[in-house]
Amino acid sequence: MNSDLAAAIVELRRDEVLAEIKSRMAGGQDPLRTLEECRQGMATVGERFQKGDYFLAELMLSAEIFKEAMTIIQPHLAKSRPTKPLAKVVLATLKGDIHNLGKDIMATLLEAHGFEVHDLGVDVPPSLVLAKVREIKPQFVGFSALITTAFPYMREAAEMMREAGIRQEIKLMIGGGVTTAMTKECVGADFQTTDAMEGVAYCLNEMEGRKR
Ligand code: B12
Repeated sequence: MNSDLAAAIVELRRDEVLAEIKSRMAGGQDPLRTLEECRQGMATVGERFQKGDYFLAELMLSAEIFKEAMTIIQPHLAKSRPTKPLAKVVLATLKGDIHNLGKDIMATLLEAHGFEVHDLGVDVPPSLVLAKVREIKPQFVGFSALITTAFPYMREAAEMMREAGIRQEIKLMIGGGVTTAMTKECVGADFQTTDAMEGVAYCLNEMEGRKR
């Protein structure tokens, strides 16, 4: 069931959304829970767009509200973060895809759970992924995809890492509304989800497994 905050995002009541979040953060409420309510609101906006009830203008506006909300929530997430990072994660949305909301949520949740995130942004060429992975040496790489035309580039990036002999050193995750178990097979990834919290749980489990 969506909360009042999620409903305010869906109905594009910007001032109300930001005032509510500021008041919650000042009152010491759980930033992760507030972030989850915002995510639910964005999911509903997506559904309305798909049904044709919302148009691009509403989408853009909701995305702007969501971004502003994140800037208020983020410093409060940072406070509960452990000082030594659990592991490094490189995140990217690949070539031709400019959707960033889901990736940004994933990045924020990973940071909130103690991971060091290197977000390469959107419309990223596979060669840049390879260069950054070589430089940063992360334990995890995550690709976010919202349009299917980005799938071949995710596969290309995975291939490039394999050819460079570094693919086995990382766990490759893919996520985003259009990804499926089939996409995971095509790309040759280790994990796929359409839920950022599942992605965080995967990383935490993997790190737990390495300690044993
Ligand atoms: C918002 C939106 C936009 C916004 C993007 C704003 C922004 N700054 O990101 C705008 C308006 C710019 C946009 C533009 C376009 N869009 Co658009 N857009 C959407 C919409 C409605 C919602 C996407 C979204 O943000 N969802 C909310 C987020 C929070 O969900 P999410 O991304 O799935 O992320 C969650 C999980 O998947 C997970 N996750 C995400 N990434 C990752 C990564 C990892 C590693 C992990 C573990 C987890 C994880 O965490 C998140 C939280 O749980 C979808 C429809 C839909 N229902 O998905 C269409 C949609 C994605 N868009 C689509 C299209 C076609 C376009 C355009 C080409 C439209 C056009 N004709 O111009 C353009 C340009 C696209 C381009 N070149 O990239 C299509 C794609 C179709 C396809 N099958 O390829 C969709 C599916 C709509 C449709 N049904 O036609 N869009």
